[in-house]
Amino acid sequence: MSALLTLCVVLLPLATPGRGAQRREPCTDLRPLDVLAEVVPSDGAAGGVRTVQVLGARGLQLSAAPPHAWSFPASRIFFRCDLFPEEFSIVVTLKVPRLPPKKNEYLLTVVAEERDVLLLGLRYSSTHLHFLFLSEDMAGAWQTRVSFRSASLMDSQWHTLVLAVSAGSFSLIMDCGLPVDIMADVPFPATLSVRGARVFVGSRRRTKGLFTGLVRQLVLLPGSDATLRLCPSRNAQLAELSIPRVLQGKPGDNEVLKYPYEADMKVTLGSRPPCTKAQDATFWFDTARKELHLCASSQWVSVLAAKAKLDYVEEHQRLPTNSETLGLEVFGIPGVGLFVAAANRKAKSAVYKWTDGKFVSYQNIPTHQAQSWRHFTIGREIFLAVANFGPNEKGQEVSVIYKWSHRKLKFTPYQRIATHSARDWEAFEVDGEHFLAVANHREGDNHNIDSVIYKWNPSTRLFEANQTIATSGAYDWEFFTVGPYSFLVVANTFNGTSTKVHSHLYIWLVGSFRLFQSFLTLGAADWEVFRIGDRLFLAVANSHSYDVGMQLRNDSYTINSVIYELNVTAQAFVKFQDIPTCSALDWEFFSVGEDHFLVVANSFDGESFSVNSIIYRWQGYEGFVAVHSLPTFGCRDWETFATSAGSYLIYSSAKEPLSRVLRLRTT
Ligand SMILES: [Ca+2]
Ligand SMILES: [Ca+2]
Ligand SMILES: [Ca+2]
Repeated sequence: MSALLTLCVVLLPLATPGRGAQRREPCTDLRPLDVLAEVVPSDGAAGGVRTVQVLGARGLQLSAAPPHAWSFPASRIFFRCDLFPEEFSIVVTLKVPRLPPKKNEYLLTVVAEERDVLLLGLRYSSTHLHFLFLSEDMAGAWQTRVSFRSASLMDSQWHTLVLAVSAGSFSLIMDCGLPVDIMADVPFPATLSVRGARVFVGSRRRTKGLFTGLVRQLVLLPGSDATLRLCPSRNAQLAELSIPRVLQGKPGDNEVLKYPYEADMKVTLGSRPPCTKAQDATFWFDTARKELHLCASSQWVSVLAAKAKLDYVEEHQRLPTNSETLGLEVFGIPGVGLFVAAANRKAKSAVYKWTDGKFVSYQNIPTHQAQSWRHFTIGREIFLAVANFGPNEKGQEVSVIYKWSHRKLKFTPYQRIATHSARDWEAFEVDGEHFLAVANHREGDNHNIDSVIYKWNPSTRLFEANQTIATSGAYDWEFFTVGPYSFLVVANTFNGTSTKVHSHLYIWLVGSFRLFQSFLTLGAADWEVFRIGDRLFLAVANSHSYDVGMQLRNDSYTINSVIYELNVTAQAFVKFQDIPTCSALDWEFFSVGEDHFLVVANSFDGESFSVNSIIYRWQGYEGFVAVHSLPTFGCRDWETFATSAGSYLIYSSAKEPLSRVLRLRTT
């Protein structure tokens, strides 16, 4: 005890900072601070970011927006204290226009907002690059300007500049070349306060002096000289320390899925001009033939061909199936691989395994008008349940749960459950217990029957009926949680006289599901739940509008499907968006990078099964906006999956024995 006390007494003085050291804690992180990324909204699309690709690299054009759009409080990067680092470097990659004499444009400024005083700035003119900073002492404050000759900046090429500052030494390096060093009488201040200041990119807070070129990189590296990290570089004009996400990616890649993109529209007229790396992404209009060409990878390609390349998705695999496929379920088995189970209309369904980048038939399983498969796990055990719509050879209506045999590497029958024209299984867990819910569609002609929720009994190791819920032509169950609450929503299709019926959402309360909210739906075939940020949405696929005695017409199928959003205050889902669909049977939500998409399975327009299915992109305030049409035939189900090689969509057809795997083209 006393030894410990002594130790504490000895350690105590050591823990107090030595007065003589005077070493300041840095106010920022000592890593490259991507100033440009700070001003680019993470959702580039919504922020109206203007991205321009020129000479094979992308840059931002800032002059389209007012100066304040490209600024942020200095406290965002100087979060520990208010002092600008004494030693630092600034890295800029830019392409500047030729400026008239005497005109100046600002690349970066730090402005004390209240006093409207420039604390630090970087600007350039037709001949010089100027670094400005505020010096203060007892006598007052004055601005110091350090100027580098920079005529070669104006040659319409990309350049990467590193300005390294350390006390009285200012050094400028262009494209990893020889440094130009200036020793100034006035050193950079050791204590430049940025309290209440704002960082402006491409301006000095006003429209005057707005940067009109393209900027690709703007990084502050506190504490050190960035040339040590950047140079030498294979591509010195575009040497990278940190680039905002919106500007990343290989030029030429399709990135329609990512951000709005424009090529610098430079069109050469006349006979064939050269097409080398320098002309990349420029156009040539062949005046004789009236054809537009794009220079890509040192080759002129006709713009029609270039357009085809700009597809969101490309066909990756045509997957012939045993018969028409009603449902698809993609799942992985740890250590074994990736699989898709196809619910086929005729006597057998198939499980395919992803092998060498394609789905290959793996196992056939006898089914009876199978509608869908559901994969789930209980502990280490892996199951696959099929919803059989038709009766078996003995006339019994039975759906089957299969279990993966780790020994045989196949699915084997595990439990049979009596169902009534089963459409769908949903598997979920509440409070550590496992459940399966079946959507019983009809019994004979009666659509108003019970659907059943089964609970896993760990001692018998079987599912047992736990709760019945009255449904009307049930088609789909979807489970989700919100915080501690568990929800189950059913898609009711038809009550015997009309498809205009309520589909119900249930909440789990003390041991069973109770009605929470009802939605008026039109032949609802699918519910899809998804999250964007902290918002929760439910989308219903409305298949058709029909009342007994009414003639089915074309406009019975071209109806709205609806997206609802959870309003936490109202504790209810409220309508968010109507989307016109053609006998929609499925919604599938997926994300690519930071973008979110919904794809709908449009199956029938009243006349034909050849209907386009549509991909919608989340555009925030505007909701979901159609961005791509995919020709489909009797489209029934969409699923998404990803492998190390990329992201894919797969869809099945209820009208032909062919499913298709599509690859998402991303940067
Ligand atoms: Ca479902
Ligand atoms: Ca769905
Ligand atoms: Ca689906």
